[in-house]
Amino acid sequence: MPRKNQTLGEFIIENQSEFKYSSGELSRLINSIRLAAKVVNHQVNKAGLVDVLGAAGDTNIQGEDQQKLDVIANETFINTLKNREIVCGIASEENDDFITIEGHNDDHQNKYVVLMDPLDGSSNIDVNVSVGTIFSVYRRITPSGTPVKLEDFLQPGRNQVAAGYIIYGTSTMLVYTTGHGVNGFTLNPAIGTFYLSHPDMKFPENGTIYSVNEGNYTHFPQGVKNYIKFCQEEKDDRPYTSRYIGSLVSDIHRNMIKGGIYMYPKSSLNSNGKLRLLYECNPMAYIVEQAGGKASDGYTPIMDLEPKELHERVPFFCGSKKMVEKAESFM
Ligand code: P6P
Repeated sequence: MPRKNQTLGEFIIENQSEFKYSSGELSRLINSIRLAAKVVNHQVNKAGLVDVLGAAGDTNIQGEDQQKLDVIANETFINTLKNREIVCGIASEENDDFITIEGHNDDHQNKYVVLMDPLDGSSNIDVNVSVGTIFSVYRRITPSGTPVKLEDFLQPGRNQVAAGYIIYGTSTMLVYTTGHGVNGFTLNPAIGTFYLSHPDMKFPENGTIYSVNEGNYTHFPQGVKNYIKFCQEEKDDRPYTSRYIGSLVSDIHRNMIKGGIYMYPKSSLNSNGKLRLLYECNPMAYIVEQAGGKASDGYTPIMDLEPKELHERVPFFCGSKKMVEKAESFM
């Protein structure tokens, strides 16, 4: 049973037995995420002071300017995971293709693949708004001892063995699940230790916050427009409050604590929405469902979708179960 103020290290050791089939690699994987999170947190927090702001000059596969911190965060997580001999492959929003990791003696014996968005919401960095890292973990499905393949990454979200996010906000938190509920750990930067501050996080079944970029309203499908009008109607517990930070991790984290729904629907501007299935929607859906919430593309549970390509986008509705079900009824 999680104990408040337990350290992340103690928590991992005490819950090691929960990681089925794992002889400690998954624990070591979470530990490597913990280390990388501290390094990136340090970089994010000093962004305003040192010349790490501004685009790194390149653009990623999404055609987005790569902020220097994007590049630093990506390299930090990749190198930390590589050094720990746990993963056989990594896919990242910042890399066009997946990365093969040979492991010890190039034997490709490592069991896990990690998919990640190393610094989501990075356009907020220059304006000092919180950003996040999102990660998703699967066991490889192709034979051990061979190089990892694309199909190891294109697994439905139901196959995840772990998922989590780090939110670099007023405090830095690591929130993750391994299929036994969701626990939140807050970093004490003075000593570099994460403490269990939010044990057994639960998504309120209902809520009065809706998060969507209403600037796209005229481009939304009619069902989405009707749901937004429902949220704004003066009736019962409505109008709801509109809260949209423009940082997925921050919007969902707030809604998980207070109750609410986050939406990034398809529109005439983005025919499949903007968010990526593999390293944004699936990991957030795993966390949200483990906390008792719901996540879908408006029709189908996100984690039931069969991925077709590494960077594919899907419409995303996630949050309090009753709010997502209400929104789906308008679709
Ligand atoms: P828009 C950040 O770029 C992101 O991927 C999510 O973190 C965020 O919720 C969304 O895009 C914001 O997109 O189009 O509303 O600016």
